[in-house]
Amino acid sequence: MASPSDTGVAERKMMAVLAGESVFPPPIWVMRQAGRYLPEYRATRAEAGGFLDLCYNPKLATEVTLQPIRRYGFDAAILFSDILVIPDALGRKVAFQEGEGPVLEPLDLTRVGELDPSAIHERLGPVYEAVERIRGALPRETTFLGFCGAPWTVATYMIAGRGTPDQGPARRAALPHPDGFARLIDVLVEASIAYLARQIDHGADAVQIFDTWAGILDEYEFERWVIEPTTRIVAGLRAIHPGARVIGFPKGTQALLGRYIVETGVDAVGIDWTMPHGFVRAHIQPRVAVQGNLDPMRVVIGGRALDEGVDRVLEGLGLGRLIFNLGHGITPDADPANMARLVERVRAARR
Ligand code: 1CP
Repeated sequence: MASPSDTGVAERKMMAVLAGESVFPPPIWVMRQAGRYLPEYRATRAEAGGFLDLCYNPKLATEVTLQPIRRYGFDAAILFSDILVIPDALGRKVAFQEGEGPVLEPLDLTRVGELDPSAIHERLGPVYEAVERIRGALPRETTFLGFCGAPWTVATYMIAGRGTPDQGPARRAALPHPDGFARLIDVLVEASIAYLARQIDHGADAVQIFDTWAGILDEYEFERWVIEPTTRIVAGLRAIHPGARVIGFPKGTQALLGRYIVETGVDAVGIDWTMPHGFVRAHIQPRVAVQGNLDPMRVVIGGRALDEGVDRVLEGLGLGRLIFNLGHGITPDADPANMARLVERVRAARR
């Protein structure tokens, strides 16, 4: 078997942080780093046709994954795909309309029995092929992240059929029908474990679980629909791949983050820009690595607003285990030159 130094794993800064080390300057990557703010992304996207055609085209998905690595030399690449390929692979109709975001056929809880999590791999074959191509093309020192959506967040889109400001449709389904909702969550847990395990089989170094809508739930619903399913995914994945490194991103959870990190067993947690650095230093960094948490608006504005934001994250969190990132995805109105300035400033930092 290849040793870590043969495979380059020993040189992957972000893997060192996931294993418990503090590294300074910290490794850096950016959520949605392959996206519409980049002209080369828009060109490849136009060539692919629809958004899902891009996700299921191994050659073009590889190309867009690599674009931000070539431009900025980030420490990690993230597979180009979307959290909604899982509903698609479960046989739900998923479409991405230009400028409107995703549109799905809304799911009635009485139909959950028709979803078969063991049948997803055929549809997802091109994604696994992309994973293999990407690992082969990346520099040795670059960490490669796979990902999936967390069951709660994916369920919100499956039930509503679209993005909503408050996930009202899913909350309206879950509160009166917890057993039916739990069956949907079970399907998504099983599909997510199988999907993430295959991504690791094909070359992903670590995985991230995106729970964009975790922060909308009260403590009790959070326990049932966020902590419990995420714990099962982490344990299920490690039963297949012992030691698999997992980053959780339960956006907007504030004080409940303490329970999330202790109970789920993740190695790192993504934090949005509303999280106070003092709280994170005291309660989160002693237990797991943190990833974040620059306000994406600072990358849109640039200049002093950007520099100040970067310095504050480095001062506030840089002494502990940190993976520098934004607190959520980069937005399409960001100037690519500001991204270059951000990377340069992080890399030039000294303690
Ligand atoms: O026109 C386009 O190119 C579509 C924009 C776009 C992109 C670039 C969508 C539609 N998805 C993606 C890629 C994507 N999505 C990645 C790629 C890797 C990266 O570079 O980071 C990832 C990790 C995601 C994950 C994703 N999709 C999430 C979780 C993270 C987050 O940003 O909150 C969610 C909620 C989605 C659903 C989705 N897909 C696309 C949109 C616009 C949305 C949000 C819809 C809404 O809530 O209204």
